[in-house]
Formats: sequence, structure tokens, C-alpha cells
Amino acid sequence: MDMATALRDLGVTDNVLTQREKDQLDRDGFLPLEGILTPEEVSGLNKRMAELTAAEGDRAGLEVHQENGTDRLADLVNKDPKFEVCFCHPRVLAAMKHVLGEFKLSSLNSRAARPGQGHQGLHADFGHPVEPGAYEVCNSIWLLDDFTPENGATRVVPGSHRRGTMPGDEMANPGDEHPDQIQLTGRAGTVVVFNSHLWHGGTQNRTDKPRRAMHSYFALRHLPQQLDQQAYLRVETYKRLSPAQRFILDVTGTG
Ligand SMILES: O=C(O)CCC(=O)C(=O)O
Repeated sequence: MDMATALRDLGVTDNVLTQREKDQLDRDGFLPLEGILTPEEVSGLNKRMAELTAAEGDRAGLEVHQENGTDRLADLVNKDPKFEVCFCHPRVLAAMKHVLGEFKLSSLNSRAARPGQGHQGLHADFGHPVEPGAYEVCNSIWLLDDFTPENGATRVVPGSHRRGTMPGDEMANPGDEHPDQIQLTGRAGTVVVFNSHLWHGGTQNRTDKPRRAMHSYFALRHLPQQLDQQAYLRVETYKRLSPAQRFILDVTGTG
């Protein structure tokens, strides 16, 4: 298996994204893809995440990261076949290919900002700036609630992936508002692919309901994964995955 074969097997063809969409991703550093999930899929995913959150209790999210004021889950690859869409959808994979070329899944997690919580400093998901075009990581946020200006929709600084600086280089406090920031608002079922070198962060949820989303995060093939997919791989997961899906996860077997 190689990258080209895996992508072809998963339905990624040259015209899955338009030139305009690719240009938008290059220029702005993010691309909203509407209607990736149906309302039924969104409610099925939310139901499963609620079950997992209740079952895992204080341990939820620990495989990768816990964050005050949020409900996080990690290793979703192994927690239900429903989550497969997050690393197999042809439009999302086409966007990853456009930004990264040869890539693999780094992690698949969820993050719900609780009422009154969820504000993060602006950050990039990489330790240092890179030359424009030499991108190492790319993320996607899967909206499982409508994202509104009030409920903690992610903020981004458009074009900042090409700036060659990190937020802390330019801002006294990356927790502050940035004059050029915008919020990623949209309907549940939308996926926003965003270059992880783009400055971004969660905002405070000022409603009385959680703001739920998943992050399907990808990296160049030589980089370590945020969650070691091989180490966490369950036998039942391995058995149900196709060779192309295993390639995207960079797993070879369950030992
Ligand atoms: O969930 C969000 O709105 C963004 C989360 C994020 O950027 C992070 O956790 O690093």
C-alpha cells in the first residue's frame, strides 16, 4: 500500500475539491466543508460520545490531554466504527493531501466546551513557524452542534499560517482578542479543515449548553503521532479496517 493507492481506494480523486476550495485553503488557512455529516450521523455521534464520557468519567481524554472546562475524549478510532468517517471522508482527505502531500492520522479526539468555559489562547498546533508551503500538520474540526458567535466557536486569524511567527511573538497575551480574528460559525455536520500552523483557539461558550466537536488531526508520515495508533490499536478495530484505512492510521497489525 502507498499513499496514492490508499487515497484512490478511499475515493479521493482530483475533482473532489474544486480549485477555488484549494485556493481558499492556501490563502486563508481554513476551508469549511458543509454537509459532510447528516443530522442523523451528528446525533448518533453525539449519543455515542455522551455514553463514552459517562463510562470513562475522570479518565476521559487522558490518552492525550484533559482540559479544565471541557469534556474531552481521545482514541476515538478504537471506540466505535461510527468515528471512521473522520479519517476516511474523501473531501477531508483531499484537503489533507492538498496541504500535506503524504500524511497519516495523528489523533482523533473530541472536545466539548462546557457552559461558561472553553476559552483558549491563540496557538498553532506545532512548536515553531514553518516556511509557507512547508506544512507539517493539518487539523479538521467536526461541528456536532451549530457553531455560533455565542457558544464557543473556534476563532482563527486568517492567513496567519503564512506569517512565519507564533502568536506569542506578536501578542503580549495570546489569550487576548486579535484584531484580525474571526470565528468559525456554521451548521452541525460541517467540517472545517484548518492548517494547523494557522493561529486558532477555542472561545468561551456563553450559552447554557455544551459546544461539541471532534478534531481529526493529521501529520506528515515521518512525524510521531499525537496518539500512537499502533500502540492503542484494538484487535476488533484492526479486523474491520481496510488496507487503505490501516495505511491512513499507519498501523501494520496488532502484534
Ligand atoms: O475546539 C476548538 O474550538 C479548538 C480547540 C483547539 O484548538 C485545541 O484544543 O487545541
